[in-house]
Amino acid sequence: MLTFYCDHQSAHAPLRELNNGEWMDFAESPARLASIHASIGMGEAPKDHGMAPIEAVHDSEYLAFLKSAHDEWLAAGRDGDAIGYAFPVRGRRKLSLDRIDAKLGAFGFDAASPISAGTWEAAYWSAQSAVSALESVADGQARQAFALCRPPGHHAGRDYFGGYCYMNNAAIVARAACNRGLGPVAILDVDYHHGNGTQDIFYEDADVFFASIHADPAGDYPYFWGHADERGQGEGEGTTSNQPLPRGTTWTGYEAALDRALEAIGGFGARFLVVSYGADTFEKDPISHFRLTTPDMERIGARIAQARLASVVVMEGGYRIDALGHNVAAFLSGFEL
Ligand code: SP5
Ligand code: ZN
Repeated sequence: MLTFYCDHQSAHAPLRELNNGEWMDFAESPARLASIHASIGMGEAPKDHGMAPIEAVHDSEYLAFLKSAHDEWLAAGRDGDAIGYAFPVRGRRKLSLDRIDAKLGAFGFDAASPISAGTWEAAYWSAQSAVSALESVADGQARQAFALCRPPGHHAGRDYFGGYCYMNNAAIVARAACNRGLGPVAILDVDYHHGNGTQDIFYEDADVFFASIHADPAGDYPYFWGHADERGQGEGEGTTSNQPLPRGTTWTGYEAALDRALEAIGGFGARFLVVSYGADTFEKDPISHFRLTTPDMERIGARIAQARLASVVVMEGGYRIDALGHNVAAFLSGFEL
């Protein structure tokens, strides 16, 4: 499948994250890329589409913060990765504070998404890979394309980062597809974790349907989003669909949820599909708890392909590095029309 990627995307390389009260090696490491390349090749270098498609989704103050955050961290006398530790409780008034620690809290929602020296460069080019994948489909070069996005994107909102995500690649593709007249657009998120950032971005938007299948947030990250009663709001009422599934879910339960999500997407009348693909539903993923196998990844791809929609797949999570390339290749081979 036509794939987009460039080496700038490996510049984001935080050392560690806070997990269960302890420091652990950063799970979303550049080593993930080597595993994927070994299975599907390097892909084509994206074109530089500039800031416009990113600014169509993200808040300008947030982007300014993200761009300068690591420099401000160094200027504050620190070394290593920038990590927030104090977060404003909801309902606090908005303050314009300059201190890097205040900004890390105000623009981030977890302490597990460090900003390293290369984070801006990698997130920028990850988004460019996503936009280039869209352009290839919009220009008729392909019916489907794969953006090997890293860092991933679906936890990042209009003005916040978190969950290893800094720019929301799926949302950037969906917004650009709408702007190119390819809509109605649907996003199907099959990462293990709920795509809270994507949901937030389109929550009141009737132009983009968001369907997510994920671990029940009652027990899994990101906890505060992804519950079954979240269905969109205002003009977007009914254009968000959440299917939380229990830990231990196997193909039987997963397939039923996939059928329901695709039925909802069909009912919306989607003409263009963005897939947020995470391989962290894999049975041996180190931070997740579903029980899907590598052959199941191919089944997910094949089932989604039955919708026969022009599509862009963006890479999200997947942390079992020795199996990651095989899982991505299996998904893409099932998905390819
Ligand atoms: C893109 C993506 O998949 N982001 C996931 C971010 C999850 N970050 C925190 C997960 C905490 C999981 N703790 C489980 C410990 C198991 N030993
Ligand atoms: Zn995930």
